[in-house]
Amino acid sequence: MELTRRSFVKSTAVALASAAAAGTLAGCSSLAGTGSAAASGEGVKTVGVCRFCGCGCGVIVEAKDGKVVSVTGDPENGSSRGLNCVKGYYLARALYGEDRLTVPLIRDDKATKGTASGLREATWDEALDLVATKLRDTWKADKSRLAFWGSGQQPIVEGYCTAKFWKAGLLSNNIDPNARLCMASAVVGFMNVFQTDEPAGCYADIDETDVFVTWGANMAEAHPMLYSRLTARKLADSAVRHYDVTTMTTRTSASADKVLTFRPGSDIAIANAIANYLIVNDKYDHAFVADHVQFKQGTENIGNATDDGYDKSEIGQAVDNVEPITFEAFAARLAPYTLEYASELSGVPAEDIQELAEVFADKSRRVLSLWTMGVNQHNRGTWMNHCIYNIHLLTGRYALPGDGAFSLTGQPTACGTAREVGTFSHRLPADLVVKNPDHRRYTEAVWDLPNGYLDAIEKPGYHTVKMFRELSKGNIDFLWSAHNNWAVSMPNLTRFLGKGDLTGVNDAFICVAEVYPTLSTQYADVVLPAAMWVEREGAFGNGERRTAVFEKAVDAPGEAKWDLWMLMEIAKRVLDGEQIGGEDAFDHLFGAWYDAETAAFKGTDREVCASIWEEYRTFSNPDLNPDAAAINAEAKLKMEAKQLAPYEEYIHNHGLTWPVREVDGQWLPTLWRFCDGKQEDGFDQYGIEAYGESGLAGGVSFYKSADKRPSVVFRPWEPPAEEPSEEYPFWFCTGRLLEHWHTGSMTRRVPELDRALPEALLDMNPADCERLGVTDGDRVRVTSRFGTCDITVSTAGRTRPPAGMVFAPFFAEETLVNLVVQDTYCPLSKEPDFKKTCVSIEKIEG
Ligand SMILES: Nc1nc2c(c(=O)[nH]1)N[C@H]1C(S)=C(S)[C@@H](COP(=O)(O)OP(=O)(O)OC[C@H]3O[C@@H](n4cnc5c(=O)[nH]c(N)nc54)[C@H](O)[C@@H]3O)O[C@H]1N2
Ligand SMILES: Nc1nc2c(c(=O)[nH]1)N[C@H]1C(S)=C(S)[C@@H](COP(=O)(O)OP(=O)(O)OC[C@H]3O[C@@H](n4cnc5c(=O)[nH]c(N)nc54)[C@H](O)[C@@H]3O)O[C@H]1N2
Ligand code: SF4
Ligand SMILES: [Mo]
Repeated sequence: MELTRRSFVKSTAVALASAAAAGTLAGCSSLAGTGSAAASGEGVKTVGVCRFCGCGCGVIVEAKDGKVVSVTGDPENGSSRGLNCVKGYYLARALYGEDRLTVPLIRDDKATKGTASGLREATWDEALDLVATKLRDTWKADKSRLAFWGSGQQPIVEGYCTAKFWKAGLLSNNIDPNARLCMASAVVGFMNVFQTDEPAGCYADIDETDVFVTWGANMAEAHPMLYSRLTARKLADSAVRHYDVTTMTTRTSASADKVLTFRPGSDIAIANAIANYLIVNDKYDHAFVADHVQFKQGTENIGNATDDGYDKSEIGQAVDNVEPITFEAFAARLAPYTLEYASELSGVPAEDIQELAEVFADKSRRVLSLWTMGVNQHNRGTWMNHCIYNIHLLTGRYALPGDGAFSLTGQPTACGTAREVGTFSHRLPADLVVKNPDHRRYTEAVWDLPNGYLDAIEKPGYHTVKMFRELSKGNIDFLWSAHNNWAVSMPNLTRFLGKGDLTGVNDAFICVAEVYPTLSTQYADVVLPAAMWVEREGAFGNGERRTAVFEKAVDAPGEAKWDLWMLMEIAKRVLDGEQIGGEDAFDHLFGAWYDAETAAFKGTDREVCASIWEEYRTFSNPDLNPDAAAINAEAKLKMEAKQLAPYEEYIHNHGLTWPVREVDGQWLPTLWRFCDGKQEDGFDQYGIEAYGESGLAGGVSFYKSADKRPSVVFRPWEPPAEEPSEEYPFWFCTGRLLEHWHTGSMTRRVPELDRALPEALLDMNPADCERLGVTDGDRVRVTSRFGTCDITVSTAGRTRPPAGMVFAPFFAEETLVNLVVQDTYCPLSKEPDFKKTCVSIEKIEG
């Protein structure tokens, strides 16, 4: 049996690799090129996908003389159909900042941490030996003191191998991605409501709907391609409506027919009032509720995870004991949420809430809810996700074209890597979780590990906030980060960087893989220069479940290397002399595609990616796995719903949305999960079973087994973690603006983007400015009970906060807003609330 599994994985990998070598894969795509051709100066076009936001726009990359010379929209990409935003247009320039890291760097003197100097050039061998020695020493001494911080920007196979190394190689769950700061509340929401982490709809919903409701999503700045589709839909049909439910006026409000500006954190009261209105006025969908929904309620007063000690619970457990209730009991729990009560809490006029409730009641029109960080980065983020689903499930608006609830994804592969591959401290690939013994058995089968081997990682490791809190206390000895810039993006930086005491950061050995110098590299003991974007091949999974490949177009500059190569080289050193199942541990895990002796991959980037993909794919295609029988029916059903196609299909098709199922030799993507209809038209296969071959989109079938229904969960409004006081009278909201990507490390090196938005400003309401005696251009000090930063005031910025609220973006390292932002998080998802810190503002004289 052991042999069967092993040889199975190896033989598929080899078959794919040889197909690639024979040119079959490259031949699939009219545009497919190879990096070596580009490097030799012939000029080639490759197919790619933008490395910035979760829209996942397709791009065509043109390289000449070893350099990317142009990037244009890819009309054949089904997510974007040729559209790009300004960050997409300037993708090529993001590769060519003057200070690209091209040589490994080592810090000999800890006293230089936190400064731009103190790093010296080193050879790869010296840097890798040092990192591996520190990791191995920590691992042997105390596994709880090592950590990996990953990212929703880490391409799929890289994330897969990192998870495999950390979980199977090191038997450690101390690995978590920046997606914890981003999608965690959405994920726990999906799991609680649908028992599976998967967006039901797709971007075509935007082209189909009659009414948009944005619930704390600034799509104009943060999902520009989708916002273009939203405005196009509005322009195409004057009856289409947009309600912007937001805490401040943003560019997204420009297309809104009505803006509902609510007091921060009161969104749950508004959503509950809508649900209550629908029930009290008998305007919910009786048939849908009877056929598809179950009702629940959860633990209340779950506190705020501000301090340590609280978060000893495992993910989602202990603090959230949900129990079934009747519809009547659910209605009774909702009853206090009258329009008036919600209006009182939120400041939104009762008639506006009623108008929005009527929108959901009107079954002649389709309604699409969209949300992002306003909902997820919330001290009750998981609950607010529930409250939106509650409205949609009560009105039978879920998973139908144009009629659904769409949790938008921020990063290019937060879905594809962090979620699908499972680089979280509590997860395994393909929706599996470490605490479930069946899931561990299944993973052991795919990874060819002895039975029970993964029982050592039964307990989730440190989630992101916990990881950095432990770092601040000197409890982390080794930290490796890649594809993120934690010294700018983490909340409450003051906790570990800003108190003039770097004890924890100095105690730890920190390895940062980066493409540019950042604040994080200033705290690193070793900096590993990485190949960026199309300097190697990779794949991303975007917000509509679309997996898409970006081909290698050029070589990396200097000695910069593929992150995957760094991982192999470090893993090989750390696992030296270790064994798994009687075989050399490194070879056992990675030998199929990496030759430890020659320090080289066994094939081109394409072949390696295809081969790793093929192993990963066995997780979700149980029929490919001889050991499928080892898992229980529930897990199997879950996997089938996540099926993936062979690697070359993604290149050939410019991306495919999962589940991708083989029907008569064709690999068919799914646009609408759970929606009955023909698979060839993009609807879920279950529809075919329920309605026969002629079935058209009409109803939904959530699960094959009838007892598994989505949950409508009663969640009460509870106040934000802190509220304005005399000492800290303003709400401080943070977020993004169009031109810059997160911490600005890439986009600020693009002159055009930098000129368009050169400075992070504090957007303020003119009335507040007048009261404080400040005007545009004045410098102010923003202080919370966590920390402080200085920033320039503007009343003409992109956002228009109401009186009592201020907003700033976090792209500027010289204006480190995260020194101020709280690291309080949603107790269920452990996602911090970046939107509602309370601050004081005072003018800096001079
Ligand atoms: N240009 C650009 N685009 C990006 C990114 C980038 O860095 N730059 N990053 C990407 C990533 S990773 C992400 S996660 C997304 C984020 O995308 P968004 O979430 O759309 O953007 P933010 O600026 O983080 O959040 C601003 C929104 O938060 C809402 N908000 C504030 N407080 C509350 C509240 O209490 N409740 C509710 N319901 N809403 C509230 C505001 O109404 C506002 O609409 O953007 C992605 N796109
Ligand atoms: N105040 C505030 N803070 C926030 C948020 C907020 O709304 N407000 N939002 C949070 C959210 S939602 C998110 S997603 C996070 C994002 O936070 P981070 O992910 O930490 O920020 P990025 O700037 O995206 O960092 C990615 C880094 O990867 C580097 N890089 C690019 N390509 C490669 C590569 O191929 N290999 C390697 N090794 N490195 C590469 C880039 O240079 C960049 O510095 O920020 C969070 N922080
Ligand atoms: S940043 Fe987002 S919207 Fe802009 S091109 Fe890239 S994927 Fe598309
Ligand atoms: Mo994000």
